Amino acid sequence: MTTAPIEAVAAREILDNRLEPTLRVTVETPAGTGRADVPCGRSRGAHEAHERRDGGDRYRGRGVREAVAAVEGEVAPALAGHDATDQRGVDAALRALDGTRRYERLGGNVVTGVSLATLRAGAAATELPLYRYVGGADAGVLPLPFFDLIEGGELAGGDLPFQEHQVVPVGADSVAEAVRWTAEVYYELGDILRDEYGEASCNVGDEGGYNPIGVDDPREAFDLELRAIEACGYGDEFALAADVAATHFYDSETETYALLGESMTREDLADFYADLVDAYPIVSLEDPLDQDDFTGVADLTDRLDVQIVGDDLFTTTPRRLEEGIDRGAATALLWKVNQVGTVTEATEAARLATRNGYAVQVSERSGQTPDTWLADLAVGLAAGQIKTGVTRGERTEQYNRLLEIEAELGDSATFGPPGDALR
Ligand code: 2PG
Ligand code: MG
Repeated sequence: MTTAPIEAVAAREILDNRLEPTLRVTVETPAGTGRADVPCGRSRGAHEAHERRDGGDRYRGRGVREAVAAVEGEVAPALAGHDATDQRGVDAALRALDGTRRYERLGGNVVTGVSLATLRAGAAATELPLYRYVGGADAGVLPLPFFDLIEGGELAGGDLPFQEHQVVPVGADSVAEAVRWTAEVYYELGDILRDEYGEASCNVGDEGGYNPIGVDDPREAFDLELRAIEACGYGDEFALAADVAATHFYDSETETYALLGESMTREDLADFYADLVDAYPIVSLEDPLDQDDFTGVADLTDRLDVQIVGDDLFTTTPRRLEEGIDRGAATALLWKVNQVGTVTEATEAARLATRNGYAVQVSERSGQTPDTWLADLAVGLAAGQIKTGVTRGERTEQYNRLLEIEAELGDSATFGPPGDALR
């Protein structure tokens, strides 16, 4: 029985946190309407779904008017009458309509927007909050946040090679506690930076983390974070983590990594990580090597006793995750819907991860809006981990939504990844 037949699909060109155009898609059914904004990565993996942009002068080529036209001219008639609560059916129709592997024809941004708006329409039609619509009757795991307090790489203007130096409040019992502790550490770190590195060091990058002037060694960034944690009296309640995004300082010609003024081989870099993990309370490293180096990541996974997260490595794509599983590369999947296209494909990747003992970390993109489907999906998937930046409205809204869900679930909610993983 079709309970929520799609009557209309519309799109608008809106702006994300970088003042760049993106899509806002609306799916209408007689039983309820869904709306979703499409995020956009800057430090994108080579294997992500194709992002459709207009080119030309307008918005320096970043416009999405053609994508809007594709939603309304092509997708809307193709989906008319489909049941919005049949997510798999809608997503399969999108895949069939596109006909290419990485949505080169319609555009991955078109597909992600329609897929997410359909999910929201399904939730509206069934009168369920999004997290419960996705997670079912027992949805109740709030994610442990990884806070990117100091930014580098492609997402900030400074000299730090690693993209994100995260603090992880592993000792917290709830989102509320995790957010409060981290906010206090964030203020403290701001004081330290202002006093010792100058006011400009408190400027923030794309995800709201500090951008300290003159700091070019990840170890100095971690030292600063540890000092702020200690000064707040939290000590062991926090661990550290990083998104290295190593592809961005890898040279495929020479097969070396440009780090700390040196040209490092994969083996040199692995030794660097081994020392880092010995010296610091690090629990998780994301993309420690080039995005296609499954062998190197597998060796590192064997060698280091920390969570190894695949972002550019897997691009939330079941086929690439399968290869990782076969080869023992990484222990966690970074989960971003728009890397792969549809909600169904992304959910399939999450299931594949869980079935094979991989953790799932739901992730922001560096370009996004205050739309909070991300927070709901983190709970719906029972992922147990989320990274969604630090400050800036489009990041803090995710925390605000998680706090709201936590309050709604009350005592029945649990917090963080299962068992003592990461603790
Ligand atoms: C990453 C992300 C998000 P982007 O590399 O993990 O934090 O960056 O969205 O630019 O790909
Ligand atoms: Mg990453």
